[in-house]
Amino acid sequence: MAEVSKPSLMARLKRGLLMTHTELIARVGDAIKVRFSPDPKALDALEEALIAADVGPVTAAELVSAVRTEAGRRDAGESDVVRRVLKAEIERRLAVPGPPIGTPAPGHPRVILMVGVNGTGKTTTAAKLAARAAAAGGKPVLAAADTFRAAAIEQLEVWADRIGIPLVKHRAGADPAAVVFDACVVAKSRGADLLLIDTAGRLHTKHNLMEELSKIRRIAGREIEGAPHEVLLVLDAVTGMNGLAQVREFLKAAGVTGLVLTKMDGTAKGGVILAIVRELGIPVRYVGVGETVEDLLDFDPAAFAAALIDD
Ligand SMILES: Nc1nc2c(ncn2[C@@H]2O[C@H](COP(=O)(O)OP(=O)(O)OP(=O)(O)O)[C@@H](O)[C@H]2O)c(=O)[nH]1
Ligand SMILES: [Mg+2]
Repeated sequence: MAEVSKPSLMARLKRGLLMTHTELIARVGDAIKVRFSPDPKALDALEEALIAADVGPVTAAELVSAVRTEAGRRDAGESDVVRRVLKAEIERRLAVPGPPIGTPAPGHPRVILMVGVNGTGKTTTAAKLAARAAAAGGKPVLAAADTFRAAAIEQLEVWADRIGIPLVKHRAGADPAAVVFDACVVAKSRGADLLLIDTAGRLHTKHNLMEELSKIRRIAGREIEGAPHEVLLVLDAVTGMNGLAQVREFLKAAGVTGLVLTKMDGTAKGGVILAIVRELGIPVRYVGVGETVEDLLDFDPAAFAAALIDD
């Protein structure tokens, strides 16, 4: 792996979350910065700040209640208590176990399927994961199973060329499952250790498109044992909770194992990650914090909580 040192990872996470962090800290203000006394006014300010960060009203109330309980145990409240309690509570809420992730058979590639609605960052994230795997000395292959538009295939091709890895593609309009079949064959014959399948953005209401995902899964599973080993549902943090109902169908039809939350660098409402994990009960695996291939971070609940709360 291209060794990313801890401080630089943390620095990138903080940069990505800067808008949310600044907004949260600015709003909580004295409640968190100076000596904290758990009076109703300070607690209200805290709750408002958390709601403004989009953690959701229920989570906001629960976090405030945890702070109240803990601060009440102290003689004199300290800002440190607030930070510590918030961090611990946020971390705990984000650390959901989620569905099991498959293990590839020895010598077989791990197959990861990217799914989601339009424009969330599926293609970019597939490229980021491929670049990361290649930098770590792995042998990734990309599959352009978004055959909906020629531009979608070209977009992935540009990334594959830039990273210097193989791309399996058909012409626009081709059957995505046929692309996946070929990609499985290519990945096996080349001894690849990772196959990343990009798919077209789709709405859950399009029954045939959801069927298409099922077919992709079936073909992959027939060609490579246990595939897809992971199904990543890519969500856009800027959209937040809007349209989350839409993605529920994906959990059923696509067998989602993890979430990717993109565009965390472009929102002051990064707290939405808490609301989303609470709502879907699926763990976040990666966070996108920009448009270049380096702008993808492994999601770590503790690091995330620290980036949100710590100065
Ligand atoms: N700032 C920022 N932009 C991102 C991030 N991830 C993706 N983008 C941008 O979001 C836009 C859409 O990204 P795509 O990867 O094309 O999204 P997609 O889900 O493949 O889109 P469709 O295939 O059309 O459904 C592009 O302009 C990306 O550069 C991120 O983490 N941060
Ligand atoms: Mg795409």
